[in-house]
Amino acid sequence: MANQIVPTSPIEGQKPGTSGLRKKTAVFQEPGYLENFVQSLFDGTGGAAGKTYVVGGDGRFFNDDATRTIIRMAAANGAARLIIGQNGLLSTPAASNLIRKNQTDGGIILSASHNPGGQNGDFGIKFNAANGGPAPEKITEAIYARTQDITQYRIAEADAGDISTLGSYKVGDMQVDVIDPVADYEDLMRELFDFDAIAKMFAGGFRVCFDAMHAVTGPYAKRILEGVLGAAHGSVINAVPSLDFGGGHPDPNPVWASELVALMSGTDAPDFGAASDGDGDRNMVMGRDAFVSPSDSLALLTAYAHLAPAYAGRLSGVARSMPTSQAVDIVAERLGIPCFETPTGWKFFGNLLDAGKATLCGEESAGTGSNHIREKDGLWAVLLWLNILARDGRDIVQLRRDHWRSFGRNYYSRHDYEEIPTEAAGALMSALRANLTTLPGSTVAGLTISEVDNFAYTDPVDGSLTENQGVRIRFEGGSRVVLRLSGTGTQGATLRVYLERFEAPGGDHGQDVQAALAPVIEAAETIADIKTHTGRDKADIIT
Ligand code: VG1
Ligand code: CO
Repeated sequence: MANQIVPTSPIEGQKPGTSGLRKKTAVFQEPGYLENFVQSLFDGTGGAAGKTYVVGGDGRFFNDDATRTIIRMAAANGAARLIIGQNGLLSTPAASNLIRKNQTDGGIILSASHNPGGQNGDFGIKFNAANGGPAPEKITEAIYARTQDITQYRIAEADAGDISTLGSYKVGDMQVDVIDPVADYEDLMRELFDFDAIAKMFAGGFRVCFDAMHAVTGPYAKRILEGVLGAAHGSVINAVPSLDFGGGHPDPNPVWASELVALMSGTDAPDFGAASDGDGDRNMVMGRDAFVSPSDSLALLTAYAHLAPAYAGRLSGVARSMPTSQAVDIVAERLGIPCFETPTGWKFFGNLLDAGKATLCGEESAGTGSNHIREKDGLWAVLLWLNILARDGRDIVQLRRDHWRSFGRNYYSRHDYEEIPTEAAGALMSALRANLTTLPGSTVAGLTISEVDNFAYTDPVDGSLTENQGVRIRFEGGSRVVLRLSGTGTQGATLRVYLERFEAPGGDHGQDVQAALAPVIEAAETIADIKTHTGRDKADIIT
């Protein structure tokens, strides 16, 4: 097989963010852009020679072309074997499972997750390490460093072969195994959950609606919910992955999953609703006319996980990202298990999971997962919920009400200010950081500030320090505001403002979330001087 060695030069800005490298699709299509990054990925991780990788993506525009390029580059770099989802499709959790199950050297996942897809949308590429989890920062830093001094890339002249047919073939000396993207994942789910109980619940008339948002979870949810568990035909909607996610924004929250929200508040609403994001690692769950906040979902799953066979014993611990509400902390305390607080992004949970320190992990952005893989997992969360509901008997709204009665309620919301000028966002954060020591003691919107800090995390397993992960403002009485800049956007900066207020057991618990948070919202806007810095009166997206 002839290999081409193509001279190239560094391309600016190939720095992975919260979850991989994300850019406009057109940028990824520029000559050498993908090639430079993939070669840097190989070089920055000790070379591809003799290695095995899992490759797949969420099916968005350019997924197919990128998969073919990666096949030819892996072959030219001496990789031994690639395991590829049929048609280049794999959900992120399914890829994580395959990496672990086959003991591969890692996986290359083609996705910009919740970012819109298509020719005018975004594309992305993530590298997951041999444990199945997103590469930790020391690896992404090494890859980024390589992008800055790359001089050539290697690519096979041979064709990438047929990835639409199950089976194996060779590109030069490298073996390519094209596999069913769902089968191994389905096997794993069967091991974890009480499928009989869920099937019985469906057979008894329990109705579910799963919105795959035209993204990668469609085939997974169809096969498992409708095929294996017997949910009514049509329970999975928007189930066929499309190149641009049907023109939508595959982010499972009440704003973007409005079709599901409308269905769940209609007169004939199903008992349970769920949605998943572009690459299938995040989830939203709903009862009739009731959105369950991801932070509450994590707390409830922690409280009831023992109803699923895989988690019947004691949980070793839980972990949440720093901006996620503290609802799960209260559950962990009552269960007598540790609760870890990490920076945003799943890569920070990997060490805790590997070391057996945490069993469940979650983020306010609708990512929940467990030690079954090293990624967040949308359909897993939905199945755990269904398992709990099948075994407990109460409906999800009742279960949540009882939970609040017992543990109290953490009112929670996230306000996003999108596409603001990068300098303005930077100035807002710098001004906040400059006031860390002067703010405590002052009263804003009737709330007295008790503590302010710039969150830094020391990994309890490897001791690595990650600084500058968002400003935390605590108020007397337990309310909290967190401000940080997004690391997944591709245009300008996105300011995320996370708002939380605790209402103790015995309280009303039935207030409207934004109304309950009104003083906290006012305090956040005033303290960070959001209007002056951004010119915006209100957030673009409120979830
Ligand atoms: C966002 C979420 C974060 C999540 C990340 C990747 O990051 O806030 O919780 O882990 O997306 O999720 P940021 O930096 O934009 O806040 V996924 O499913 O889009 O890969
Ligand atoms: Co995702």
